[in-house]
Amino acid sequence: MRGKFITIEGTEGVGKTTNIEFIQSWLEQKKVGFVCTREPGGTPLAEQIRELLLTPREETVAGIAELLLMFAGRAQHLHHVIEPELTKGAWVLCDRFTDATYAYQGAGRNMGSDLITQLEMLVQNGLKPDLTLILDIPVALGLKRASERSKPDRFEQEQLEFFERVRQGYLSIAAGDPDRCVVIDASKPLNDVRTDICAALDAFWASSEASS
Ligand code: Z5A
Repeated sequence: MRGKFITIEGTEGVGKTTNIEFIQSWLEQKKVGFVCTREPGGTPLAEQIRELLLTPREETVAGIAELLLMFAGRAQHLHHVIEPELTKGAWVLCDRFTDATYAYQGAGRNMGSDLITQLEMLVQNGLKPDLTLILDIPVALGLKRASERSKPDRFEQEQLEFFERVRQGYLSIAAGDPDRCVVIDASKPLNDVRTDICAALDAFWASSEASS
Protein backbone atom coordinates (compact mmCIF):
# COMPACT_ATOMS: atom_id res chain seq x y z
CA MET A 1 0.00 0.00 0.00
CA ARG A 2 1.22 3.52 -0.83
CA GLY A 3 2.70 5.44 2.13
CA LYS A 4 1.35 8.70 3.53
CA PHE A 5 2.92 12.08 2.94
CA ILE A 6 3.03 14.41 5.97
CA THR A 7 4.42 17.94 5.81
CA ILE A 8 5.14 20.47 8.54
CA GLU A 9 5.07 24.19 7.81
CA GLY A 10 5.15 27.63 9.37
CA THR A 11 7.04 30.91 9.50
CA GLU A 12 10.52 31.33 11.01
CA GLY A 13 11.19 29.84 14.43
CA VAL A 14 7.77 28.22 14.85
CA GLY A 15 9.40 25.00 16.07
CA LYS A 16 9.30 22.70 13.04
CA THR A 17 12.73 21.21 13.68
CA THR A 18 11.99 20.84 17.40
CA ASN A 19 8.69 19.03 16.78
CA ILE A 20 9.84 16.80 13.93
CA GLU A 21 11.69 14.65 16.45
CA PHE A 22 8.44 14.21 18.34
CA ILE A 23 6.58 13.23 15.14
CA GLN A 24 9.31 10.71 14.37
CA SER A 25 8.81 9.07 17.76
CA TRP A 26 5.03 8.96 17.14
CA LEU A 27 5.68 7.15 13.81
CA GLU A 28 8.07 4.73 15.54
CA GLN A 29 5.39 3.91 18.13
CA LYS A 30 2.96 3.17 15.31
CA LYS A 31 5.63 0.88 13.79
CA VAL A 32 5.41 2.71 10.49
CA GLY A 33 8.42 2.69 8.13
CA PHE A 34 9.24 6.29 7.29
CA VAL A 35 11.82 8.73 5.97
CA CYS A 36 12.32 12.21 7.28
CA THR A 37 13.39 14.84 4.78
CA ARG A 38 13.22 18.57 4.07
CA GLU A 39 12.81 21.30 1.48
CA PRO A 40 14.59 22.99 0.02
CA GLY A 41 16.88 19.96 0.03
CA GLY A 42 16.49 16.23 0.52
CA THR A 43 19.03 14.94 -2.07
CA PRO A 44 22.70 15.95 -2.57
CA LEU A 45 21.84 18.15 -5.57
CA ALA A 46 18.76 19.66 -3.90
CA GLU A 47 20.87 20.38 -0.78
CA GLN A 48 23.28 22.33 -3.03
CA ILE A 49 20.31 24.30 -4.37
CA ARG A 50 19.31 24.95 -0.73
CA GLU A 51 22.77 26.42 -0.07
CA LEU A 52 22.38 28.69 -3.09
CA LEU A 53 18.95 29.83 -1.89
CA LEU A 54 19.79 30.44 1.77
CA THR A 55 23.23 32.04 1.50
CA PRO A 56 23.05 35.81 1.96
CA ARG A 57 24.57 37.52 -1.11
CA GLU A 58 25.05 41.02 -2.51
CA GLU A 59 23.42 40.18 -5.84
CA THR A 60 19.65 40.45 -5.54
CA VAL A 61 17.87 37.22 -6.38
CA ALA A 62 15.05 37.74 -8.89
CA GLY A 63 11.75 36.35 -7.61
CA ILE A 64 11.36 34.10 -10.65
CA ALA A 65 14.90 32.71 -10.21
CA GLU A 66 14.13 31.91 -6.55
CA LEU A 67 10.87 30.25 -7.53
CA LEU A 68 12.43 28.12 -10.28
CA LEU A 69 15.25 27.03 -7.98
CA MET A 70 12.67 25.91 -5.39
CA PHE A 71 10.89 23.80 -8.00
CA ALA A 72 14.16 22.47 -9.50
CA GLY A 73 15.14 21.14 -6.06
CA ARG A 74 11.60 19.80 -5.56
CA ALA A 75 11.66 17.91 -8.89
CA GLN A 76 14.91 16.22 -7.87
CA HIS A 77 13.59 15.46 -4.38
CA LEU A 78 10.33 14.00 -5.74
CA HIS A 79 12.17 11.87 -8.30
CA HIS A 80 14.80 10.43 -5.95
CA VAL A 81 13.14 10.33 -2.53
CA ILE A 82 9.47 11.24 -2.11
CA GLU A 83 7.87 9.25 -4.95
CA PRO A 84 10.01 6.08 -4.55
CA GLU A 85 9.47 6.00 -0.79
CA LEU A 86 5.70 6.49 -1.02
CA THR A 87 5.52 3.82 -3.72
CA LYS A 88 7.45 1.41 -1.48
CA GLY A 89 4.84 2.01 1.25
CA ALA A 90 7.01 4.18 3.51
CA TRP A 91 5.59 7.35 5.04
CA VAL A 92 7.39 10.56 4.14
CA LEU A 93 7.72 13.29 6.77
CA CYS A 94 8.89 16.51 5.13
CA ASP A 95 9.96 19.79 6.75
CA ARG A 96 8.28 22.23 4.31
CA PHE A 97 6.94 21.54 0.81
CA THR A 98 4.92 23.45 -1.80
CA ASP A 99 2.75 25.28 0.75
CA ALA A 100 5.98 27.11 1.64
CA THR A 101 6.24 28.24 -1.99
CA TYR A 102 2.69 29.62 -1.93
CA ALA A 103 3.39 31.31 1.42
CA TYR A 104 6.93 32.67 0.84
CA GLN A 105 7.09 33.31 -2.91
CA GLY A 106 3.35 33.68 -3.58
CA ALA A 107 2.36 35.78 -0.55
CA GLY A 108 5.70 36.94 0.92
CA ARG A 109 7.24 38.02 -2.40
CA ASN A 110 3.83 39.05 -3.82
CA MET A 111 4.21 36.71 -6.81
CA GLY A 112 0.62 35.44 -6.53
CA SER A 113 -0.43 31.85 -6.99
CA ASP A 114 -1.06 31.34 -10.74
CA LEU A 115 2.51 30.63 -11.81
CA ILE A 116 3.10 28.48 -8.71
CA THR A 117 0.02 26.41 -9.55
CA GLN A 118 1.34 25.87 -13.09
CA LEU A 119 4.76 24.76 -11.81
CA GLU A 120 3.10 22.56 -9.20
CA MET A 121 1.15 20.77 -11.95
CA LEU A 122 4.26 20.40 -14.10
CA VAL A 123 6.53 19.10 -11.33
CA GLN A 124 4.19 17.23 -8.99
CA ASN A 125 1.74 15.67 -11.39
CA GLY A 126 -1.11 15.98 -8.85
CA LEU A 127 0.86 14.88 -5.78
CA LYS A 128 -0.15 16.72 -2.59
CA PRO A 129 0.57 15.97 1.06
CA ASP A 130 -2.03 13.83 2.86
CA LEU A 131 -1.63 15.84 6.06
CA THR A 132 -0.05 19.25 6.65
CA LEU A 133 0.63 20.60 10.12
CA ILE A 134 0.91 24.38 10.04
CA LEU A 135 2.58 25.68 13.19
CA ASP A 136 1.41 29.23 13.78
CA ILE A 137 2.82 31.92 16.02
CA PRO A 138 2.97 35.71 15.97
CA VAL A 139 5.79 36.65 13.61
CA ALA A 140 7.77 38.67 16.17
CA LEU A 141 7.87 35.72 18.59
CA GLY A 142 9.10 33.36 15.85
CA LEU A 143 11.81 35.75 14.71
CA LYS A 144 12.94 36.18 18.33
CA ARG A 145 13.16 32.41 18.79
CA ALA A 146 15.02 31.99 15.47
CA SER A 147 17.48 34.81 16.21
CA GLU A 148 18.40 33.27 19.56
CA ARG A 149 19.28 30.06 17.75
CA SER A 150 21.47 30.97 14.75
CA LYS A 151 22.76 33.66 12.36
CA PRO A 152 20.06 34.88 9.94
CA ASP A 153 19.99 33.25 6.50
CA ARG A 154 18.91 35.13 3.34
CA PHE A 155 15.19 34.73 4.14
CA GLU A 156 15.55 35.62 7.80
CA GLN A 157 17.03 38.98 6.75
CA GLU A 158 13.62 40.02 5.37
CA GLN A 159 11.45 42.66 7.08
CA LEU A 160 8.59 41.98 9.49
CA GLU A 161 5.94 42.79 6.81
CA PHE A 162 7.31 40.02 4.58
CA PHE A 163 6.80 37.44 7.36
CA GLU A 164 3.33 38.85 8.14
CA ARG A 165 2.37 38.18 4.51
CA VAL A 166 3.89 34.69 4.75
CA ARG A 167 1.90 33.96 7.92
CA GLN A 168 -1.34 35.17 6.31
CA GLY A 169 -0.46 33.07 3.25
CA TYR A 170 -0.28 29.96 5.41
CA LEU A 171 -3.52 30.77 7.22
CA SER A 172 -5.36 31.23 3.94
CA ILE A 173 -3.99 27.90 2.62
CA ALA A 174 -5.32 26.24 5.79
CA ALA A 175 -8.71 27.93 5.44
CA GLY A 176 -8.98 26.78 1.81
CA ASP A 177 -8.00 23.16 2.49
CA PRO A 178 -9.30 22.24 5.96
CA ASP A 179 -9.37 18.47 5.28
CA ARG A 180 -5.63 18.41 4.72
CA CYS A 181 -4.31 21.23 6.92
CA VAL A 182 -4.31 21.48 10.71
CA VAL A 183 -3.24 24.77 12.28
CA ILE A 184 -1.42 24.31 15.58
CA ASP A 185 -0.96 27.20 18.01
CA ALA A 186 2.82 27.00 18.43
CA SER A 187 3.06 29.93 20.84
CA LYS A 188 2.08 27.56 23.67
CA PRO A 189 4.65 25.77 25.85
CA LEU A 190 6.33 22.91 23.99
CA ASN A 191 4.45 20.14 25.85
CA ASP A 192 1.09 21.69 24.92
CA VAL A 193 2.17 22.05 21.28
CA ARG A 194 3.13 18.37 21.29
CA THR A 195 -0.24 17.38 22.76
CA ASP A 196 -1.98 19.23 19.91
CA ILE A 197 0.30 17.68 17.28
CA CYS A 198 -0.36 14.23 18.76
CA ALA A 199 -4.14 14.82 18.59
CA ALA A 200 -3.86 15.81 14.91
CA LEU A 201 -1.73 12.74 14.12
CA ASP A 202 -4.08 10.40 16.00
CA ALA A 203 -7.10 11.78 14.12
CA PHE A 204 -5.25 11.37 10.80
CA TRP A 205 -4.28 7.79 11.75
CA ALA A 206 -7.87 6.92 12.66
CA SER A 207 -9.25 8.31 9.39
CA SER A 208 -6.52 6.53 7.35
CA GLU A 209 -7.32 3.22 9.08
CA ALA A 210 -11.04 3.72 8.48
CA SER A 211 -10.52 4.34 4.75
CA SER A 212 -8.07 1.44 4.16
N1 Z5A B 1 11.42 28.41 1.55
C1 Z5A B 1 10.77 29.14 0.58
O1 Z5A B 1 10.91 30.36 0.53
N2 Z5A B 1 10.00 28.49 -0.34
C2 Z5A B 1 9.86 27.15 -0.36
O2 Z5A B 1 9.17 26.60 -1.22
C3 Z5A B 1 10.53 26.39 0.68
C4 Z5A B 1 11.30 27.06 1.61
C5 Z5A B 1 10.40 24.90 0.71
C6 Z5A B 1 14.52 27.48 4.79
O3 Z5A B 1 13.58 26.80 5.54
C7 Z5A B 1 13.91 28.68 4.11
O4 Z5A B 1 13.41 28.31 2.83
C8 Z5A B 1 12.74 29.23 4.87
C9 Z5A B 1 11.64 29.39 3.83
C10 Z5A B 1 12.27 29.12 2.53
N3 Z5A B 1 13.04 30.50 5.36
N4 Z5A B 1 13.88 30.75 6.16
N5 Z5A B 1 14.66 31.04 6.90
P1 Z5A B 1 13.93 26.12 6.94
O5 Z5A B 1 12.72 25.37 7.27
O6 Z5A B 1 15.18 25.37 6.89
O7 Z5A B 1 14.27 27.33 7.89
P2 Z5A B 1 13.40 28.02 8.98
O8 Z5A B 1 12.01 28.31 8.68
O9 Z5A B 1 14.24 29.18 9.28
O10 Z5A B 1 13.27 26.97 10.08
P3 Z5A B 1 13.92 27.14 11.40
O11 Z5A B 1 14.57 28.44 11.62
O12 Z5A B 1 14.81 25.92 11.44
O13 Z5A B 1 12.74 27.18 12.41
P4 Z5A B 1 11.96 26.01 13.04
O14 Z5A B 1 12.53 24.69 12.64
O15 Z5A B 1 10.54 26.21 12.76
O16 Z5A B 1 12.18 26.28 14.58
P5 Z5A B 1 13.09 25.45 15.62
O17 Z5A B 1 14.53 25.51 15.23
O18 Z5A B 1 12.50 24.13 15.92
O19 Z5A B 1 12.81 26.37 16.90
C11 Z5A B 1 13.37 27.67 16.99
C12 Z5A B 1 13.75 27.94 18.47
O20 Z5A B 1 12.54 28.02 19.25
C13 Z5A B 1 14.59 26.82 19.10
O21 Z5A B 1 15.53 27.41 19.95
C14 Z5A B 1 13.56 26.01 19.91
O22 Z5A B 1 14.15 25.41 21.04
C15 Z5A B 1 12.57 27.09 20.33
N6 Z5A B 1 11.19 26.57 20.48
C16 Z5A B 1 10.52 25.74 19.65
N7 Z5A B 1 9.26 25.52 20.10
C17 Z5A B 1 9.12 26.23 21.23
C18 Z5A B 1 8.04 26.43 22.16
N8 Z5A B 1 6.84 25.86 21.99
N9 Z5A B 1 8.25 27.26 23.19
C19 Z5A B 1 9.45 27.87 23.36
N10 Z5A B 1 10.52 27.73 22.53
C20 Z5A B 1 10.35 26.92 21.47
